[in-house]
Amino acid sequence: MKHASRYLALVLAATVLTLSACRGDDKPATTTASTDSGGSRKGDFGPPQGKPVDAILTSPPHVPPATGRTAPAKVIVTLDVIEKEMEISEGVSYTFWTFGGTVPGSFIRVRQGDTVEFHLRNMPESKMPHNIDLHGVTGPGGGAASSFTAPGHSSRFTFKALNAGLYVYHCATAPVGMHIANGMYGLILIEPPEGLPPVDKEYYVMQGDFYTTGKYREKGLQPFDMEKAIDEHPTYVLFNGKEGSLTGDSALTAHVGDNVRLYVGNGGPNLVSSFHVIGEIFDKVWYEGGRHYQENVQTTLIPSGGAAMMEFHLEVPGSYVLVDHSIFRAFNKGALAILKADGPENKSIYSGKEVDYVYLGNRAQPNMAAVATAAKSAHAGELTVAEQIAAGKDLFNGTCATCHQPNGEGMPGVFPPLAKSDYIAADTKRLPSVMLHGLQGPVTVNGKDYNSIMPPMNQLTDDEVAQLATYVLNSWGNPGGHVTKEEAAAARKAKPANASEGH
Ligand code: HEC
Ligand SMILES: [Cu+2]
Repeated sequence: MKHASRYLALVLAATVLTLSACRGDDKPATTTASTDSGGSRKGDFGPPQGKPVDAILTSPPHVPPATGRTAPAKVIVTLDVIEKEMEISEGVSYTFWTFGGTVPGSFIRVRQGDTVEFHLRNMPESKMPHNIDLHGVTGPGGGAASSFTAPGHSSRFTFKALNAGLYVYHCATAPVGMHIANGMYGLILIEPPEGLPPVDKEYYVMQGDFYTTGKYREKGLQPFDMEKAIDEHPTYVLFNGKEGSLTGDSALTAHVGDNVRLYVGNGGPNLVSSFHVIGEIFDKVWYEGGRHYQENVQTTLIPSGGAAMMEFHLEVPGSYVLVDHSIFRAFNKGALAILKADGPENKSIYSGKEVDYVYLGNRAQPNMAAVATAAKSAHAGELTVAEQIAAGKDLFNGTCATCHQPNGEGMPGVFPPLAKSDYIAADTKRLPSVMLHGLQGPVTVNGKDYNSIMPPMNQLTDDEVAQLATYVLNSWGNPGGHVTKEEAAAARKAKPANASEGH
């Protein structure tokens, strides 16, 4: 008893000590810098020394090497504005406006105290004027007014990087929201004078929300939808401008034992990101891209127009999934990326790897090529049943298999079988309606009774419904046939077919 109370007293004393140490400064116990950095007032290290340096710019997910400088330099940055059509999801294209030809734009890395001579060139093929506002600039507009650039022109302005940190840059030409929604943002890292501690891997990831007139994954060239953007109702929420930009063969890579540093920005234009890596804990997060870090963080908030740096050490191999933990965005709008770590297992830390199946379904690979092929054929008026079946098969695993199982057998007493289903055989044309409106109430399939709820899946496009239904009709001993996009559209408009009449 006496022993316990002495222990308690010790803990209390330690707490008081920690608390008093904290007073007067925001987070000194967990920072790299024991003293205040002095902000912009102490960020001027005098005139640039030596010859001017051309900045190395990198495309995402790559990060330029450390500057390695110990004195301020004059750094020349040349960034091209390129408007171009690119894939936003498999079989879906979008006219992006970019800094450097990628979304996000090229990564810029300089050192605090550097004088940056910025050249913005707007390609002659561009249709719009553009400019740049760098959050790392001290001065009204962050460079916007001095960088307004018409197509086929270039502009130049100079600033001194006074504050160290990770900063967003973006276009600020009216309508600003539209320029950002089209992909006009990126990151500039202003290293502290002492540089950042070396790590094994550095990656550049940036979230953005996108607004298309068509539904999520509706194929073809999709125009920007201003109304959805104003309503803050995105069709896609993406890392690095494309669904699957960092999955499958394009996944980020690392090895067990590596220290990984991520530079993560959020271009918005609207959403705040709850950035999380499934299966990891951030050992350190330089929250808000500033000078202080917090330790042992599960999810860090990255505001629109903000950034954060985070580090973690890899103990076990497998797939780590980067998501916006506002989780519908990850699984239904595309905000999902993968970091694949190879190396030896460590069963004392984790018993095994199963995340691919549990979390990803068919999303571990951007393997929806059959869906894109079917969409192309449909567009050309040449869609075959075989193409519909192939596309439906790809879609099935991510949509229906969790309940009805990959082999269509269902689960006894819980999910009815789709294999040899007499419910389907009785009326092959009601499949689209079941998918779009769901099903509830008593239903008998192959002599067994079910009384449960299948949720409506009206997030599916008409094409997807047609391919899925055709796949189911032609699989596992079902009667065959096919469903068209038009039939899917009609089913969407029609009333649901309830499992039990009069329900
Ligand atoms: C969340 C689980 C779940 C998912 C996902 C799901 N279903 Fe179902 N499904 C059910 C349940 C439960 C029933 C039975 C509903 C009842 O009792 O009224 C059902 C019934 C059906 C039926 C009628 C009965 C039968 O077995 O023939 C069909 C057809 C069907 N689902 C097709 C699909 C298709 C196609 C997909 C994918 C687009 C899908 N389901 C996705 C749970 C699901
Ligand atoms: Cu612009």
